[in-house]
Amino acid sequence: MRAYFLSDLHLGAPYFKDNKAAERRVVSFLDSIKDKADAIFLLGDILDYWYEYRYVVPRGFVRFFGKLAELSDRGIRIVWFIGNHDIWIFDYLPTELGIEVVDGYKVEEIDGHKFFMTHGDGVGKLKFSFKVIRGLFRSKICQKLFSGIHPRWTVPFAYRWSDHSRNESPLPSREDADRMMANIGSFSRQYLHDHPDIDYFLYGHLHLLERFTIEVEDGKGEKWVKAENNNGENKEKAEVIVLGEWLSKFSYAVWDGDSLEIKRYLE
Ligand SMILES: [Mn+2]
Repeated sequence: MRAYFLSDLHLGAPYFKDNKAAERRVVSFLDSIKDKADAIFLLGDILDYWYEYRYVVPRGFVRFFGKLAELSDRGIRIVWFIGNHDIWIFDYLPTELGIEVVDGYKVEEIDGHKFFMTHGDGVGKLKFSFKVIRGLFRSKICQKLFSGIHPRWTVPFAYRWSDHSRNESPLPSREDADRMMANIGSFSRQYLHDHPDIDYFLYGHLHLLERFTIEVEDGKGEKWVKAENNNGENKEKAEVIVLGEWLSKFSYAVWDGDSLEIKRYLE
């Protein structure tokens, strides 16, 4: 099977000079894979801001949604992981686009290989301030209250928030990047220790494009070669892939039935 993985498109973000162009690029990418893809995994922060009300949804993204609908109607499986920007997908997008929404992580077996996937903002040690905000954003009560405020107030507020929280630079500082990479690495090693059958860990969120190998360890630095893969061989390693973003890298991973490759979509 052929599967595509991408994250952090941040469509609609205030720091795009030309939002229509950003949307067009994604649409043209999706169009270019429509005859090849069996599945597309969107690993979060696909939209920079989205809030579904019960009877009303925000404007925009028409071409993007249309293309997703077309691919989904063709029988391509589309899985959308909730990020820290597109938290508030409820039942409209899944129903309308036929997509599967995942909040948290998912382990998926593809051609006999195990893929662990998540956006990545909830992984490992989190800064206290980030944890508080994450809790508020995800609280059902806060969502109910927020839904009661007219979108005339909430949408401009959300855009200002996004602008401020990104500090006009969509890329993390060196220090933040190092901290987040260390987080992802130690979380993956720990998870691999408890679930040695995982072959690939895929993350978004960091806006970095990284790929590295981790070994199964017992937490004390000892190698731990207990797991067997489908061929009955001992398996000692897994790969971690951080998917980059679509602000300047336009990066994605593709599984071709046999191996995983990182590519960039440059028109
Ligand atoms: Mn994110």
